[in-house]
Amino acid sequence: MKTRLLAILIALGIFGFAGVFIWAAVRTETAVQTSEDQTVPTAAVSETLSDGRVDVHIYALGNGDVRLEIQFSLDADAIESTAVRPSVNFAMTKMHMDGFEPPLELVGAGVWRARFKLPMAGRWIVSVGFGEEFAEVEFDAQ
Ligand SMILES: [Cu+2]
Repeated sequence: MKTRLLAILIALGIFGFAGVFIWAAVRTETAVQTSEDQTVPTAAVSETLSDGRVDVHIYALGNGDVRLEIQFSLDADAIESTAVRPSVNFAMTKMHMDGFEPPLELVGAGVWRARFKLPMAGRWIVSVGFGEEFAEVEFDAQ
């Protein structure tokens, strides 16, 4: 009886141990990978800059359509009172072709959005720059 209880405890321990790794893998996956659901970003990145933090969300909507959302949260002790407009560039990771700068729409304090069509499907990298600093993230556009 005692050995059986021990076996169950060991099994539970192994299960829990494996579960943590599976959970970590799934968690990482959802943070960077493609999703059909338009409410879940295809890719996202957060970067701490000297004046605040930038959050970038990319939604690959299929057929080359992309929605980009940028949120800049200014630090409370930042010297400047308004966030400067970011410079955004899309480039293909494996091709030497011209970069693409989508038109940004200011939708709130420090919040910008763009909705546009990329000229090609494939692996893209988006760079969101504030002055000298920037955040970068890669994603797959279908
Ligand atoms: Cu290309």
